[in-house]
Amino acid sequence: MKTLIVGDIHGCIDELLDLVEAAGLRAGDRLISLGDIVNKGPAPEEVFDFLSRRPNTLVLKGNHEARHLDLPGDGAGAAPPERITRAQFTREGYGRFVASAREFPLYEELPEALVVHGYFEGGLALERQKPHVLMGRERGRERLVERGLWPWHEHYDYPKPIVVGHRAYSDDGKPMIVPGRIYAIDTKCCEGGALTGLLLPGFEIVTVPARRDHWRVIQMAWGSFDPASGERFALPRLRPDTAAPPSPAIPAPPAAATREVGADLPPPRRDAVVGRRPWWARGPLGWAWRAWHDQDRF
Ligand SMILES: [Mn+2]
Repeated sequence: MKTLIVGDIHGCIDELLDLVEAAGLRAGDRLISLGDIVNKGPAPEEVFDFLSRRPNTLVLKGNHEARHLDLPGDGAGAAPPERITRAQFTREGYGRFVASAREFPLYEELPEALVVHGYFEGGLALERQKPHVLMGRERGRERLVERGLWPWHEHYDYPKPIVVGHRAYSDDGKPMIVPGRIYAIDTKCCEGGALTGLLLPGFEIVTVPARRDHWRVIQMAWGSFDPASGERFALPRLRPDTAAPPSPAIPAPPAAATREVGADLPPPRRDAVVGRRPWWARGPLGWAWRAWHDQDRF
């Protein structure tokens, strides 16, 4: 029997199914999600349904689950990721998700490795770890910084390798691996990176590319959605992007004419080159967005 540990899914159902296929996972094999199955991605209910119906499947509690559990029943005061997630779910589906997320465990200990969503506090027994440290909440990070234990993985001392998600530790889009010790496999799928899994017992990395920068597309589309409409907030599925046929080759213009032809072209569309920050996050309101974005966001 194999075990596939999968990083932060954040509603990316297509990539989750791609990864399960790429890993060659069979029904009898085990699937463990590191948590953060919702927020910032296109299809949280589909991800939740898949994980809750699949046998031999476990979901750990991440900080994004905790953010939903912190909200009052009517969702008052929710930040954009939670508001959008609530609008993506059916009412019944959201109720099932919240009830279920309350029971998600904070860690799983396998024969080969310890598995948690966020961080581990060195010098402290497993049973005495703080939930907000294990879930990777901002308070947990502050605690580790105050105790001189940041970055936490340099102080990790549990006598087994640890598998975590929650944030990308490496700039190259790849997981951060210290062989035999640290397997940090969040590679920012919902922001256009990749969904990464770790197959046990062999500690093999399996990875599939994100279909797009989902979170950026969702934030831009959200501006034209009326949350009071009673409809679910859903974007058209555009699959399969990654398998799109190559666009036909454009013949090069004759060399001598290039400059004149170019001079007649309209200037490049500005919206084709905007960065990842949505239009509504720029300008004065952008500061409010950033204030939210800078805390507890991974
Ligand atoms: Mn997280």
